[in-house]
Amino acid sequence: MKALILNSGLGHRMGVLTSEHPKCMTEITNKDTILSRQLRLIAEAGISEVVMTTGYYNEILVNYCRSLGLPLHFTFVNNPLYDKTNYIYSIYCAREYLYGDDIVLMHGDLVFEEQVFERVIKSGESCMTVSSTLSLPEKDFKAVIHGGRIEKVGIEFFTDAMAAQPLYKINADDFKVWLDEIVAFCESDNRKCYAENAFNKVSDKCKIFPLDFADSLCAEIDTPEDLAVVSEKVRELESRTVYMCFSTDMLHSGHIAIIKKAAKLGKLTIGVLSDEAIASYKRFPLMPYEERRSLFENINGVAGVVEQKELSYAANIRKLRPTFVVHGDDWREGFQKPIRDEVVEVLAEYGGKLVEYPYSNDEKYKELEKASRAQMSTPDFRRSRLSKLIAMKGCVSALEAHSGITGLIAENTKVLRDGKTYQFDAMWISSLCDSTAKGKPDIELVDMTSRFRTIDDIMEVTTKPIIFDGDTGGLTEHFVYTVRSLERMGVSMVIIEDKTGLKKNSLFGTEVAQTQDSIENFCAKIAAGKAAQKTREFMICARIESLILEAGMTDALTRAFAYVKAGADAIMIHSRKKDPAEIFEFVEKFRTEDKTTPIVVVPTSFNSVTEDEFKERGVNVVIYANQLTRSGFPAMQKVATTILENRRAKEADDMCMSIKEIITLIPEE
Ligand code: SPV
Ligand code: MG
Repeated sequence: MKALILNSGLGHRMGVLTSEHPKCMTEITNKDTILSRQLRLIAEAGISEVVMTTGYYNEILVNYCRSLGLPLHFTFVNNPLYDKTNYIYSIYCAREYLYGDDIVLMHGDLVFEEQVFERVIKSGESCMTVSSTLSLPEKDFKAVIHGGRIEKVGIEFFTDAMAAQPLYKINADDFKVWLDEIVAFCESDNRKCYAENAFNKVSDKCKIFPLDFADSLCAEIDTPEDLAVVSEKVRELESRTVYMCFSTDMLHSGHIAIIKKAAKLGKLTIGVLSDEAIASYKRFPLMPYEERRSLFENINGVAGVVEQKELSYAANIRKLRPTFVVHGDDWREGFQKPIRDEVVEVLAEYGGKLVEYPYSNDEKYKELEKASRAQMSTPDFRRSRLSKLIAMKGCVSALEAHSGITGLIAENTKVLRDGKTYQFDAMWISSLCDSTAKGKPDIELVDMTSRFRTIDDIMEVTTKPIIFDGDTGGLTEHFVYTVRSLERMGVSMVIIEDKTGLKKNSLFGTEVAQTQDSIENFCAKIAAGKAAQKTREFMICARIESLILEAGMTDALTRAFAYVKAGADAIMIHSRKKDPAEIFEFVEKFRTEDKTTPIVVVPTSFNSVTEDEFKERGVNVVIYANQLTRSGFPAMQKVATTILENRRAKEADDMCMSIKEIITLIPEE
């Protein structure tokens, strides 16, 4: 494609502004003239060939173009009769350079927005810029449109017409038709009219379609008044700012394309979502914030990068007050919708605009996301995630899972509240629930091979880190093998409790005979486990049963410090009281001496305490240990009873999830 710029005229109406150079060299901002702006946009659009007709101040114009240092090849064609002819004759003079190419044609006094220009050159059909919103000008061009095509262009048409500007993209075949007619005009001495007069004769064969620029900038500068208006508009365009936020850790061509588009709207600032915000709504980021930030800092067109701490854009929008916020249109529906609604509200506070581009559902991008999920479910990646999440969030939550389907519930359940998304960080493989699912008592009866089978079922369909309830850990000689097996599988943490002999569930408390292990023995078990482990991130958590077995706070604390000293990576303190007081007391006393070792709690009984309060008090892991089992089994019992009572399933139907819904829980490969 070649650009053809018509610059043979002087522009008498500009007065002193054209006393030393042609009109196109008039400054419109402190960094651009009309011409330098046109040429810059042409070069940025990847067009390298420029044919320019000249006349007045020919030499000044040629030197000026060359001085701009743009990657453009110029062919200057001087119209020797510039003061006696119109630009139809300039085009005639340049004809030998114009056949055979698509041409983007513009008058030298035209100023337009980059977006308008981009649409023009990307148009598949030959087109001319028109405006559906501007009123018809008295003296300037209007285009008569019939059957969707431009039939005539001139200043004299007011019926079926739209305001039009001399910015065209004409395909080679169409341009040949027009150019042949221009040649015919000029060779029959018809040189003082507009080139459009020739077009009007052949518009049935030279098919030009209107391209509506509506209110965008596309205007000729004829007078100092025009100059003032257009300069102001250009300044406004150039002061525009754009904000986008990214959570991605895999930059692909789709992201780059949208960034490039956004950068064309104004000075672009990218918000990079914090690790915590990403983990809360999507998945654990493969790359930490700092690395993601530097990815964006190094993209052409990105003027600045800031952190966006939450899913909500509100804080950053209020701070940056961007002219535009850019996003894919996928957030109009689904869980991101409230975030979008808030963006619209905040932008309305100062007149900012939301620009949405069609979301690319390209299969290759889906494949990339699938690949990163697959990576996250690999043992090495999954194992290390729990400690990273604790470090990132301070306090994480885990939900019990005892099968593939309960694992999927723990994996996929999300809640959006107050602009924040909540999901569970990890899964707890409870001995109680694993045993219950198998119809067995929670007395270390279900052997490790079977427990590992449960882990495997869950791991196969999920990506979140796993905390394994290791009961007492068994014999130290056996525990070391368990540790290695668990780390090999990708489990993040095993919790072993300081009991010995026949273990019963802690929630029986002292109602059944249970024996606490000696500090010495249990420390030896912890130390052996730590010595056996092969990876750095695998965590062994020591669970203290002193409060359950009513051995007192001092015993609990003594054991906690001893277990940490023996190598425990975390401490779990358990209680079966409804009142959380003894848990709070333990946490407070432990934290006065140990600020860093993670504390784990299982608030089955003391369930009135929120995660936020636990976090505030210094707890790091909150495990919801049995709620899926306790809710699932009664529901099943009730359905079974209802079917028996009615001798049919109809009455139970309302208690059941539809087959369609249950199917959607299972992701398709
Ligand atoms: C389990 O879930 O199996 C536990 C926690 O060990 S508790 O049932 O509270 O003992
Ligand atoms: Mg248990």
